Amino acid sequence: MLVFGLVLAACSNDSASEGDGDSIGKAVDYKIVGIEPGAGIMQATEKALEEYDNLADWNLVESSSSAMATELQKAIEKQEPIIVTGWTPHWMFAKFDLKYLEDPKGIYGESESLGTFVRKGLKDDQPSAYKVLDQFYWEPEDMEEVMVNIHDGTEPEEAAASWVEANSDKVAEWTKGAEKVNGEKISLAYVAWDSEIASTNVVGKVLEDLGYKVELIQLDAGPMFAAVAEGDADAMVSAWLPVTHASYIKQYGDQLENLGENLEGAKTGLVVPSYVDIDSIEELK
Ligand code: PBE
Repeated sequence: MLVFGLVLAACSNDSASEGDGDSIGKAVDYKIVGIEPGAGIMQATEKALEEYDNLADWNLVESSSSAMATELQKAIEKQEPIIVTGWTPHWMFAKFDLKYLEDPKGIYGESESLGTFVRKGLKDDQPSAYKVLDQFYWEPEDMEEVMVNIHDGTEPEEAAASWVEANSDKVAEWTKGAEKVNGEKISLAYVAWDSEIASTNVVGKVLEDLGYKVELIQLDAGPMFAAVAEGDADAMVSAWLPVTHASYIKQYGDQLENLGENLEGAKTGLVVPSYVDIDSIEELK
């Protein structure tokens, strides 16, 4: 009887440790795979590691959006645990079975919206482009469609052009009342986040079809806001609010003209493959 009891105890102890933070921490070497250091999701994750109890052992590893996605794909191929900084819309939710870790402290906020900001004076200088940027609005599924196409190997400009061609009704709403121009220059600043590669290429294509000579300027997050604030770029469609880019808006908001939301229902957070046995950030401790 005594031996039987011990075996039972050992068994239940074993299975209990499988799902707890100790084993997930060990299994991923206490690493969260991050993206570019300037991303709002990196600031939010540092904050999460401070504000949730007992996460001092964890490290957020700087990387890039594409390297993060590669790490995720490799882990999934081997069915190994991994934790990444993730967001929606993103092609990875279409390609892999993933889940967000619950965030009971609300560090990543609830739903995010994406916003369009332009330099002051654009309305007078380039009224047609201003009108299109002001009227640009689409749904998460639209953005995801372009992202999936790019992920599957289509060049961003081509993926944007096919979406524009297939969605002439939506595009007509954006260009309503905008007159054609004759080779005027317009520049759009963006960061090489998969979502923003998609949106910026689509808006760029629409402006090009209107007659603009469009330049897409790839920058880090801070320099993107600074470029539009200082008039070095004309516009950006890549502001994530109210949480993700709050610090940049605090710094540059006064120098920018806010043209409002261009997409609603976005989200950021810590993301794991569905087979990972935890559901909440609290379980990382
Ligand atoms: N993202 C994608 C960005 C905004 C767009 C969520 C990675 C960020 O965290 O700043």
